[in-house]
Amino acid sequence: MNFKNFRKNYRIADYAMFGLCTWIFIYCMLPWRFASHYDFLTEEDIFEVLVEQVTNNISLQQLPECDYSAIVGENAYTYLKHYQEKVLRNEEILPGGEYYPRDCKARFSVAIIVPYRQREEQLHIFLTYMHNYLRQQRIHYRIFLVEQNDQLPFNRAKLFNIGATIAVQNEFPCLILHDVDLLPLNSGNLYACTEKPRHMCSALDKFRFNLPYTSLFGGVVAIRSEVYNIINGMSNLYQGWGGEDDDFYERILAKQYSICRFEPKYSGYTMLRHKPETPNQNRGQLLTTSHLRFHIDGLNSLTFKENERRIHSLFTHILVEI
Ligand code: BGN
Repeated sequence: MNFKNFRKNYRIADYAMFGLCTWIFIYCMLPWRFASHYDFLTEEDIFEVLVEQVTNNISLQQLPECDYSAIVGENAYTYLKHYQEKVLRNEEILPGGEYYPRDCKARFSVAIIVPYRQREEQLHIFLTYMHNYLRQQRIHYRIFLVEQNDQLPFNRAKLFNIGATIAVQNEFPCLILHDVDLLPLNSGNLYACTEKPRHMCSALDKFRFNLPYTSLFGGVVAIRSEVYNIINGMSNLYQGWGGEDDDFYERILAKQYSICRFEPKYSGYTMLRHKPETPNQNRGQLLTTSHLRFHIDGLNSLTFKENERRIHSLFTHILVEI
């Protein structure tokens, strides 16, 4: 090879490398690599799949039923300053973080269950925003914060089982399993249960408003209490970050249910920033054998010690050792 040829080849290699890097860059930056084409329910489908169910005291109210068509139809962007700054009209909220509209009869009673430990700043942001957000939906809700009050690794799924047990004792027919660091962005993502368990946060900013994989079932989920019971809740065995939501998804499939999602314009969420949790090194192994334990590990094997239950003005605080 003479010098001229060498120069030429070198330039070709350069171009090839440049092209390759450009493609890698585009691949990483654009969301095509995500599972963008998940199945979702469109606006017209939403009212057909919602399950109207309320607690006894609400059902006894002598009021016209609330209408939800405007909230879902408008689907306004709600992540605004005045919703984030302070709890508006806080006199409307009952002790324990409960609310129901006074001028119409709510059609949905939901328990919002939030597993928690040492995230005070986020909790403040969550409670302020969520009480403003949820009341505009005119549903009946109560926020249950389940705090892991021990030094063991964080067990998100077990805290959900505990919260679900207490919510069911309080007669709630619908459970919303909610991470404290996630906030919904649009008014129409109705905090209510659908026939099928629903993944509510399929358009999360952290994942560039898309799903990293189609079976993702973490973050915020709405599930009827009855279904949660049928699938034996979540596993109690996942200590530390990751895998418990995948296990939950498998439990749902194992009982012949499938999940649903609303279209992305309803399912937008923002994630509050925080340091990453310690991953559970054992999660892969637990997941591969999880199906063998669905019927023996869950609500029916749940043990815990409730240290205290505090009725705060914005939430019901359940402190547990697990
Ligand atoms: C997945 C995690 C989920 C988590 C999502 C989104 C696992 C299991 C690996 C065998 N699953 O990777 O728990 O919700 O990422 O962050 O780690």
